[in-house]
Amino acid sequence: MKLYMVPLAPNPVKVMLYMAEREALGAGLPIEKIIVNTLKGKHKTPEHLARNPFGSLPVLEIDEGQYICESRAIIDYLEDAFRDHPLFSADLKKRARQRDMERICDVRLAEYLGSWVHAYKSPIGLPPNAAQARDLEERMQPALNFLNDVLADGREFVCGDVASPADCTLQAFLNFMRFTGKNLITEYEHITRWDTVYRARDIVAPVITI
Ligand SMILES: N[C@@H](CCC(=O)N[C@@H](CS)C(=O)NCC(=O)O)C(=O)O
Repeated sequence: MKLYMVPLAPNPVKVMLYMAEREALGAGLPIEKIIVNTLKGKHKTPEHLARNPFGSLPVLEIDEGQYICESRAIIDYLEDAFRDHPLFSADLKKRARQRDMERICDVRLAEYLGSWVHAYKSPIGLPPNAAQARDLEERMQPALNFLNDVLADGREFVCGDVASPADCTLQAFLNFMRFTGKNLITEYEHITRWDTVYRARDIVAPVITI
């Protein structure tokens, strides 16, 4: 199995954090990581477009010529394909909560935050767009308020006392934000505490780059 990825890009980092969390629990994930250099446009070459017609990363090759192109679908596949030490809970209600929180982090925060990075200070050199950046900052407020309230009880992870894919999604995008040099979470003390504690873990440092 091969994971086509690029360091720093948040969707690949999300999957790599997920893999690091699984491996820390004791799961064996025999997956070769292959960097596709997006700065050199390698994700738009015929070779990569044959893997993923949208030319994005990450991509998981699960069999020769068979690919999964969506980060969350990759995580779900890895949960199903390697059953030992899963990251989602075996408990139905806890698992539902973990899935819900991961979607909230992704759809209500990460989508806006990813676009914000490109509008504010794009790592691939897109022109800054201050009006768009401000609009996206507004759109992120409900999710940031919500997550700050959830984390206010001092929990170590988004869904309680164990890591789940929600942590991977949230950290991948906050890590991407740091590339810009602007910190959008300074006023959110509980997200900031979660972020500091999560990033300090030994298994996280090798994955995140900033
Ligand atoms: N919905 C996709 C989004 C993938 C995505 O947009 N990846 C970015 C990197 S984080 C990318 O490859 N961007 C380059 C492009 O789409 O041209 C997922 O969750 O995997």
